[in-house]
Amino acid sequence: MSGQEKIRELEKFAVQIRVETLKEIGTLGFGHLGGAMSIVDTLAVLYGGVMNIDPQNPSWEERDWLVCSKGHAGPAVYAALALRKFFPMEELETLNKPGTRLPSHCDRNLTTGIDMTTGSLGQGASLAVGIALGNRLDGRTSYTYLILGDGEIQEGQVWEAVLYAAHQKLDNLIAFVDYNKKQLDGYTKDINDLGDIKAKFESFGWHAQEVDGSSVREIYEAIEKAKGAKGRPSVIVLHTVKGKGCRFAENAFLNHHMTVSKEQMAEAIAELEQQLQTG
Ligand SMILES: Cc1ncc(C[n+]2csc(CCOP(=O)(O)OP(=O)(O)O)c2C)c(N)n1
Repeated sequence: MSGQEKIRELEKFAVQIRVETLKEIGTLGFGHLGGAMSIVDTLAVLYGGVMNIDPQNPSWEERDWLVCSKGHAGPAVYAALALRKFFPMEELETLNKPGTRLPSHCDRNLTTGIDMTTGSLGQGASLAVGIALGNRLDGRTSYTYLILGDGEIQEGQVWEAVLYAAHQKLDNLIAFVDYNKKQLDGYTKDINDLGDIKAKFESFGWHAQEVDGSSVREIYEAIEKAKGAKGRPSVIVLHTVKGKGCRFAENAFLNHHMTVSKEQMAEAIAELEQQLQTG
């Protein structure tokens, strides 16, 4: 397969993840649509080719790990996992309903393919550092991927983990910051300005890049570069749009947690499916 074909395939996978995420949240009627949609392109790259995983053997010891520290984006991760056949697609309809194995936030004890329980913001960074360090101590060559929210990195615990990862020279750790410029109740610049995120990570000793987080090509190439940076952990700051690919969510100022009507769901899915046909 040529590089161009691979990129096209990842773009299609991203659209499929968006459609399934919308169906999950739209069927329930509410959910964390904004922050789920903004990381879809990264999930498509990770689950569509980069991560060394085996859906038949989800706990395979040599696998790459993903810690989605912004655990409220669980529905997007579940969509990627189901599309990769970690569990049946029908299970997506059970999102956040009584007895489900798909809670609103990621839970490693409930969901096949979820590597770490998250939801309490900031903690995933420390967990990912522990996983990466443990895998290295055990002589494994696997990578640990970590997805952080931009509002989330206001948590002090993140920077403790970032400092220690650099001290341990964890070049098997690749973090992403979903820089969609919004947190729960407004813009990060108005609530607690993050300044230059890339420069901050660099000052802690990390290899750092900044890319268009809606471009699977840029994300894919940045991961390749990150793997080439030896002796230090890597961060990829993703310039994203909260609600990306779902017009009513993109247009809403408060799009962190939203109600979704059946009409909104149908219209947004139709637009996405159009992209699948024309692309
Ligand atoms: C320690 C902690 N404090 C508060 C919350 C409640 N909370 C959930 S998501 C969220 C906003 C996160 O913003 P951001 O990291 O930018 O993620 P995005 O909404 O862009 O996905 C908050 C405050 C939480 N889950 N954990």
